[in-house]
Amino acid sequence: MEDCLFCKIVSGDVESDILYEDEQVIAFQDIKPQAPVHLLIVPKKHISTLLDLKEEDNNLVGHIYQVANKLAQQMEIAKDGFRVVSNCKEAGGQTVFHIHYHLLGGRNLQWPPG
Ligand code: D5M
Repeated sequence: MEDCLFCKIVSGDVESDILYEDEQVIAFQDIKPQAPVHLLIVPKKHISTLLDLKEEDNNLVGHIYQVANKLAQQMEIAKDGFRVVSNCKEAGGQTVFHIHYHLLGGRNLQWPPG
């Protein structure tokens, strides 16, 4: 997608601090961290919102959670606990319309979120 920020990060046209990459996903530091550890796990395939996920994406979504688990270990937040969250559309807090999963940890996260 031409005008998609995260597609540009995937292609390398926009710089980011990448911590993990494979054929299906990349993970990089969130530019506006909300916790000591705040990464974004992003599929390379452009999918605008969670509502656009198809059955064929089931493996991709499962893979994203496996990557989240690996990164949580790597970032040393697995022992205490962490959060994986994905916002959907404006009222859900989505600002970048290419699905992504926030991996947050390193402090006691509050619930419910604001
Ligand atoms: O989350 C979108 C997230 O994307 C938000 O936490 C800021 C982050 N962001 C925006 N631009 C960048 C760049 N260039 N690099 C890294 N992170 C970025 P949402 O759930 O859509 O509100």
